[in-house]
Amino acid sequence: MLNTSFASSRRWFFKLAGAAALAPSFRQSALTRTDAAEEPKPRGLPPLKITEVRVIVTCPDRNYVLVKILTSEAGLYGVGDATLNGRELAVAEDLEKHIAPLLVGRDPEEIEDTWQYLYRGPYWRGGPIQMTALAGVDQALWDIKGKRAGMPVYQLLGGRTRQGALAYTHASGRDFAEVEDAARRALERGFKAVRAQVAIPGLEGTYGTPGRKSSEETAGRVAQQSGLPSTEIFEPAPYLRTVPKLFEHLRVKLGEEVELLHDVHERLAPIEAARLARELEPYHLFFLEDPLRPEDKQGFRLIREHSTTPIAMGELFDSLWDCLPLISQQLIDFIRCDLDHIGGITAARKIAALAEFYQVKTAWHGPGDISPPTHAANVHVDISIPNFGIQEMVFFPDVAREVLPGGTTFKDGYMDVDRTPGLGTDLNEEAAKKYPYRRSYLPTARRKDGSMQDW
Ligand code: GCO
Ligand code: MG
Repeated sequence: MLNTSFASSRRWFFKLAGAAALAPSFRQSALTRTDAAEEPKPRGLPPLKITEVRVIVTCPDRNYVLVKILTSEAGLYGVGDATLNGRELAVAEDLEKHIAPLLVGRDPEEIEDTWQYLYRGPYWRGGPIQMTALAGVDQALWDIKGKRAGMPVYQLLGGRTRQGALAYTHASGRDFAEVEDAARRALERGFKAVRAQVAIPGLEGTYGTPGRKSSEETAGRVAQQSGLPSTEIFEPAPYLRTVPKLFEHLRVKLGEEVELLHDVHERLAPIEAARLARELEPYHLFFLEDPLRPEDKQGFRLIREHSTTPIAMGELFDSLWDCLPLISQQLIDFIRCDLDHIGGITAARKIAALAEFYQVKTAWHGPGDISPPTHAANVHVDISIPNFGIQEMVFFPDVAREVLPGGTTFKDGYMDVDRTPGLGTDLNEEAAKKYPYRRSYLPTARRKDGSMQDW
């Protein structure tokens, strides 16, 4: 029903455009587009339609929102990740109530046109909720296209450019010795790159460091268990005093070879970030991650003017246009958007191509609060572009793998995907039902005087 009206209105538009007294070249392309829509598929593939869009919210350890797009070909479907940590239900509602009715009846092969339609169609475009929903749809459509072609998605993106994607993991601790131990364990596991975070003396809870109860608890999980956001305390002065000493310790104990990274988590003012980047120079970081708030593109210039520490930015970006000034003015060295929040593979390949021109490499966001289809999407892009930098990764618990089997592999410090057609991940809907959504929030942060601070 929806399809018929969408297709016929589109045909109507092209006929109208063709009839108008327009320049010959435009009239030509408008007419060609109508004809193309009616042409049979190449190699005898029958036309394909989206028949159903299912939105599944599940909590196998963490809350995940999944989009399953079914097609008119028996057994052919795609699965995408549309998880937005702390606002999961808003995305699920957007998908179910607003987006699914627009998709049913469309041709799932038209990925770019669907992307443009969902991005520009609503007039009130963008924002993390809509872009996450769009990313879920986009991933599912690439999954379908790969399955239909009998190829892994990286083949559709141009084929392999490398044997695997250099990965980094997290090492954290309550003091330098604990961080060092965690880093050593990572190295024993094969990692060549480690992101190090340490608790800051005098501050209660610090992003990326163990909770107070046990060294196994992460801040995110503490928040998830309580059902309401926790509040951490942050002060830049002790943080800025501690972090360079941590990296001095790690270089002395671990040597020069291991790649070290650190996540500022958008908590500093530009002049503070500039100081940190400069003081970290002797320890040769692979990069300093997300030093400033996503709004503050201008501030990156200040960091650049004071330091040669490589800078990465982007996990909070939800628009391709966020990336543009930082890349085109060479204010960063790594663009690290989240393929689940920036609009999926279709967005990522454009960002990567733009970055290639400016010698900026990719480092897509890869935390545990986005689900295996996004991690798989990351790696399909990583191994098919020329300017890949590094890939953040986590090991999913068994319960998450039961719901979302397949996905990425890890060996000797590198991630990969196998030759399974599509993204190579799947969704076990029966298993998902066993783990219902649990309300959860990310932690918040305040300064010691009680004023609000970026977490
Ligand atoms: C990272 C990120 C995460 C975020 C998390 C929020 O570098 O992996 O900073 O740890 O905090 O994705 O939902
Ligand atoms: Mg980060």
